[in-house]
Amino acid sequence: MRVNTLAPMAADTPMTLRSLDAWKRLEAHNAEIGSTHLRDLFAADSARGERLVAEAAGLQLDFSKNRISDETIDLLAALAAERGLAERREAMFRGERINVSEDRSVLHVALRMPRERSLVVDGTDVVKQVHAVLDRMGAFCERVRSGEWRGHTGEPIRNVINIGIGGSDLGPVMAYEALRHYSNREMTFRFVSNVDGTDFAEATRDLDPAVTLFVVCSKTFTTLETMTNARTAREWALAGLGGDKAAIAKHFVAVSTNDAGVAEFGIDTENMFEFWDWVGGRYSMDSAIGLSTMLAVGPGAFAEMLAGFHAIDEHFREAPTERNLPALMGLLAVWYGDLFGARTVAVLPYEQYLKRFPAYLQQLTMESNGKHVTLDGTRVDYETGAVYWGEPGTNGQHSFYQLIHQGTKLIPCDLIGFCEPLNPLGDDHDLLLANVFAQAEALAFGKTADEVRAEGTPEALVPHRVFEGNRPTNTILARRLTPETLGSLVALYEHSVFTQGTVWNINSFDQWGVELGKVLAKRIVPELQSPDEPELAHDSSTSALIRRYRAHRSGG
Ligand code: G6Q
Repeated sequence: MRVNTLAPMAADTPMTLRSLDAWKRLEAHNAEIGSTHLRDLFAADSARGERLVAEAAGLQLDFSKNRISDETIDLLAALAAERGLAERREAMFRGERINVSEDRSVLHVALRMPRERSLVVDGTDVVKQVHAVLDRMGAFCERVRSGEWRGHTGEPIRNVINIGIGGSDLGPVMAYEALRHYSNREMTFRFVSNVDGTDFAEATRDLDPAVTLFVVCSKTFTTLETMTNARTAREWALAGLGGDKAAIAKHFVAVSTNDAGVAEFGIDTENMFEFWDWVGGRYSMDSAIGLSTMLAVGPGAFAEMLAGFHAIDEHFREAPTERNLPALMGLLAVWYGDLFGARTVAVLPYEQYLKRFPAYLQQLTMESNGKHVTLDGTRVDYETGAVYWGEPGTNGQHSFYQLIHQGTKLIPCDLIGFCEPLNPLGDDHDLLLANVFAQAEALAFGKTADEVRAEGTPEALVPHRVFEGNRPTNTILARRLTPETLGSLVALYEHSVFTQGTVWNINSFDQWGVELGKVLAKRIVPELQSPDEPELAHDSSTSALIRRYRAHRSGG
């Protein structure tokens, strides 16, 4: 029997966020502590920096440089409890249909459960299904990586191109970049997502179709961009391989939930790796959507990455809120977003391999929590998801950090660092980590006018050189960037998103805004392509833009 605990739960939660007891206490507390400077909080408690630290799965979260006291954590934990975090978390882990607007389970946590576990949902053991696909992926990857899998002309595969967009691209490209150190350097990996032909053209211009494998990733196998790029890829491959359609089977594999769509496209379902509707696109990097990652790093490292995810899943499920890394990060995001009016969060990895991590997180966080109605469809009267953004350090320091240090906006930052470098060169790594610690220190403590004067600064310049400080940061420190650490880091943010969504009582697992984008352009395409002047019934701006484009386009 299908259980949907959330509809009754929503009905049982007549209290809006603002009317909750825990919320009112938090607001009153914020009025007291909100303006207290981090300088004073640290001065009053010499053990703060050792106490306000939590650790799990090799990740250490130093949250001491937040504008909080121990009482704040207690009150945030009480809010989470009153909002039913534990119950909703269990509902997710049990496979209940917590994605109410799409009537789906939310089971990315099952994608990384160990083989010996079992999770029966609607009569099916999903862990068994997951491992059956992982085994097929593993066997396929071994064949490609060893050179046993041959292309149409008998040559082994040297290049892999992932075609997908959104959740079928951002995870794979982020993971490939993050784990490049562990990847097979004999092979080239590229990612095509945009329907802008430039993306495909640049990705393939120097490649030989005879040694190129396309992984077409699409949950629905209907997405305009992916289908367009997949068709272009098929033409490109056939043109380079003598036009023999039999070549497709050697150079195309698909990852999808839609086997009919895959077959219709012309990819043999023998070459399809499946996943399920209970895996959201932005939560799919450890499903078969991770095939390109597995091709790059091998099944062993992929399994290590899944173990890293799972370790945080277990931690999130079991640890008390005040020691629970994802819960703490999620609750702190609520604290700043709703009680300090912070609109954005900066994620600043001090690790070049994580250069695509902020872009990945943008989808995870903003597509999940960019919602304005609660689970029961009522408009919220509080702020929900923040804008997430970021760039690797130290590059960002020479650019936008100025605004974080001395601007008028409060921007909580997550600084991410690793103790051991993957490419040790001289004392680079010490310099890198010195910057992590220095930035967090400067953001928290700033520099007073007296300190600036004491440096001999002329009086007229003093105000310009004052740093108010009191800018909050989390510092996440791990030993080394490994497949396992990467998994833990991603799961940390996934469950932080879940925690935020639970407090806000919104559905973090649908994406109607994306669905809109999937239909909007379809109406305009024929108007752009019509040989006769089309009758346009848009607003005057849209119609004028269409006419201008028709008048000026080159026609290719
Ligand atoms: C993710 C979103 C969205 C989706 C893409 C691609 O959560 O739903 O980013 O992943 O639109 O969709 P397909 O995988 O179906 O092509």
